[in-house]
Amino acid sequence: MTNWLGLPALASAHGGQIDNMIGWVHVFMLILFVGWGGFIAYVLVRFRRSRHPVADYTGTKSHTSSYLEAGVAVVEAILLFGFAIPLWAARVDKMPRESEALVVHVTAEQFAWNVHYAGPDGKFGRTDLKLLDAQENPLGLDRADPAAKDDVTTLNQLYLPVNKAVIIRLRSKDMIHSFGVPEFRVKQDAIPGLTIPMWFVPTVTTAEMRTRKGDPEFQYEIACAQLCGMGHYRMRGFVTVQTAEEFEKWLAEKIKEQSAPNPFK
Ligand SMILES: [Cu+2]
Repeated sequence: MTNWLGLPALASAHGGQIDNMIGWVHVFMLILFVGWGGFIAYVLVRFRRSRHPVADYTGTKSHTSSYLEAGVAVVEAILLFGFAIPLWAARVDKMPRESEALVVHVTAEQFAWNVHYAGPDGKFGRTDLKLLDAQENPLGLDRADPAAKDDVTTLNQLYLPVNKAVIIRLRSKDMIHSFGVPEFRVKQDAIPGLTIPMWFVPTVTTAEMRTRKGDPEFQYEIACAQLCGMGHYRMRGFVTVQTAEEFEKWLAEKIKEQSAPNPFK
């Protein structure tokens, strides 16, 4: 469906399905609005006081409104069973295999997004509350753990390769936040005490989107979609979608940078 609703540019594989459903819901609601609006205008005129000075206790004998109600229920059932449930099944039940996806841990906190990559070994290093340091080590990552040697952490910067499924394991350190990127048509609450998986396939690199929009400054933005405190407005993260080669290069550079011993310690 064309973008007649003015939705944000689309940049994920499943997003078309979401837009399709949003479109149909709008069409249906428009029909309902015009239909019920017309109906109330009709009864106002049809049962005006000058024609019916006394109320009729029997009322209307026509079944038209019952048929209309049934019709509305049928359309709603089609929306639910034809669109919403299949989409839910595809989006939530059918997670891609981890071996075929990039797995990233994203931990929300007031007011930032902590991103954690496992690195080439595919193993996330141990994290420990005792190592937690708001400035130096916001995830409490234990660099002494062999699995952590090639781990990469970033603040508010999520780098992703294009056309590859990404599984985000979403967590929160303090309260409810929500990970939302409009262009990917994803939004998921982060709840303290839970690790919630979500996934999508980004299909448009940041560079390509900049060309399409004619805006060299364009950035995919992670907006916190739950009011989470005084600093909620500045809880912004950025997603950079790159080609697979660019992403590998970025990751390798970060590994080199972060696995080197800190000269200031
Ligand atoms: Cu937040």
